[in-house]
Amino acid sequence: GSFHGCCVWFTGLSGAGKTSVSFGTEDFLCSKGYASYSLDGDNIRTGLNKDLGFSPSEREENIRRISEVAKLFADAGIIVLTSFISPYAKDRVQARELHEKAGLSFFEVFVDTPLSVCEERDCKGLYKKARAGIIKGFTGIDSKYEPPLKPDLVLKSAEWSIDQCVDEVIKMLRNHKII
Ligand code: GGZ
Repeated sequence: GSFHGCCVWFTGLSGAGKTSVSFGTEDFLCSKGYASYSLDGDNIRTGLNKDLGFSPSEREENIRRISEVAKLFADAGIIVLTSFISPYAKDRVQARELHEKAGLSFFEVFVDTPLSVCEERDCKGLYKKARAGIIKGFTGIDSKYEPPLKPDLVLKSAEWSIDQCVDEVIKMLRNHKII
């Protein structure tokens, strides 16, 4: 069918559910015949960005490179889904501008899960280590997260199931005639 490549940019704390929603969305889109691909830490921080850590300037460079890669995917006609904390508002603004200057739609999706819930989940035990001071500069503990002021979509992943969150993303893409 005819559709437009675009970028769905998930942002939120570690453990918020960005990757789960991204993968669920990718599965749904691919099952309907839409080209879709998720970028996340597992395929970016282990490869292209393996030289980068978590200092503010390294996070900025992480997001800058991911923005460039996402733009190329979107330009190739793919619905690219990115799931990175992307803690700084100005870096997300730049990601949007990069896409919009190229005539590509960009949707900022705030996976709005309270820190207390992310910390409770602590899927990888990282919050515990951050609280103990073993990991320094952990987002939400001793490194800042700037929530989006005007996101295109807010997902309350603590209150909704992953499938409900995926449905909201799909609805947004339909409303914007992407699919
Ligand atoms: C935040 C960290 C840190 C620090 C390692 N701060 O739950 P995860 O494990 O899989 O998600 C986190 C991931 C964050 O990488 P991003 O590339 O998304 O971050 S950013 O957008 O800020 O560049 C977490 C793990 O890496 N992790 N150390 N100090 N998250």
